[in-house]
Amino acid sequence: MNCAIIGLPQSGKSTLFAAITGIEPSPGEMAHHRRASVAVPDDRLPVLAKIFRSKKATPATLEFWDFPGFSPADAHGRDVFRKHLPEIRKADALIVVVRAFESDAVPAYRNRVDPAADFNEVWEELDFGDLETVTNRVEKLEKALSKPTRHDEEKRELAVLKRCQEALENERPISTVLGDTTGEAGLLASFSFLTEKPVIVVYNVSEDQAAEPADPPPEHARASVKLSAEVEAEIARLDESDRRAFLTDLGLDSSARDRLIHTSMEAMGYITFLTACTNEARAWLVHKGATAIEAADKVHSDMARGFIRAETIAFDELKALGDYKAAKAAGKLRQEGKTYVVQNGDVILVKFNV
Ligand SMILES: Nc1nc2c(ncn2[C@@H]2O[C@H](COP(=O)(O)OP(=O)(O)O)[C@@H](O)[C@H]2O)c(=O)[nH]1
Ligand SMILES: [Mg+2]
Repeated sequence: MNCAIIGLPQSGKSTLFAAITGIEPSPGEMAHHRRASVAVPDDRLPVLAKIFRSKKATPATLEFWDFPGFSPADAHGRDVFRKHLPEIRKADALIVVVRAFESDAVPAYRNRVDPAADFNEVWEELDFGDLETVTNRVEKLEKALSKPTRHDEEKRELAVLKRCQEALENERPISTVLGDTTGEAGLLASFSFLTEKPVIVVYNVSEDQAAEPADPPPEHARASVKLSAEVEAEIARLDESDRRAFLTDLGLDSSARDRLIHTSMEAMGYITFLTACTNEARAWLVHKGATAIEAADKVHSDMARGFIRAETIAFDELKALGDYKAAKAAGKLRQEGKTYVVQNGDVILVKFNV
């Protein structure tokens, strides 16, 4: 699960990356992108570890990637974007940082602070990136189809790609084109189109606006978060004990960093399930709609192979009972089969036999 942080130059991407990962930007290193794994904050985990007297608690993780800014305004900027496209395509979600803060010290892209226009400009580049891929492929397929052999597969692909092409030319994302019942998505999966990915917009505002609610996401974005990257980076540098006072001073009730991590997770369609024993309490991410056997496979392929059943209880219910044995005695543990659809916060014990 990877989120690529992208956007125009000087929008605050690297500052946000520092806030999320604790890794500070160092000058001159940004010719390449940087990656770091971070724990998904989860209040349930310490409670679960206490109930099971687990030796350790292991959170789920997401990876964040920081890319150099690209300026669509000039040829060099477009080259930078193009160079990083293959990597950006590997991400599961795109976090687009747009500048909404005023600062005399940091020159603004195109000399104006206009978050909506900046987002559109980035989105147009994504659209254009996909259009280029689609157009190249369409040309190849048309050439292949002009030769006298059977091409059922190619014909199907071409038909779908033509629809993608038309959508992109009208600035509609590929995610609006694909029907999910026809296998079309599978046909195009290898392209990793940018406009199929969930987009999260981060409005990087000044400190004094950080407490205001976020505007609704613009068209083409699934979610939006308003924060001050600089404030968040500052919070990340503080000791736990100083954090609370700092947040109160700013009128914030929690760090936006954690909210962004959760928002990204949700935008990608992930939920959390939990496992616990005396050795380890652990949080895992699965796709919404995942079944018990898919969850078992996340933990260990043996568990999926030898799956018997999933002993399941909602975290809140277990917390209220306070004890696993008590939950069992009270008949609160559900015995779920392979096709059970996992719910967010399920505590699952997989019974298996290999
Ligand atoms: N005033 C203010 N400055 C910021 C904020 N976020 C980033 N900056 C400054 O903007 C400049 C560019 O930030 P950086 O994170 O390197 O931008 P990037 O090019 O998008 O990676 C740096 O000087 C930051 O200190 C913010 O929220 N408020
Ligand atoms: Mg940067």
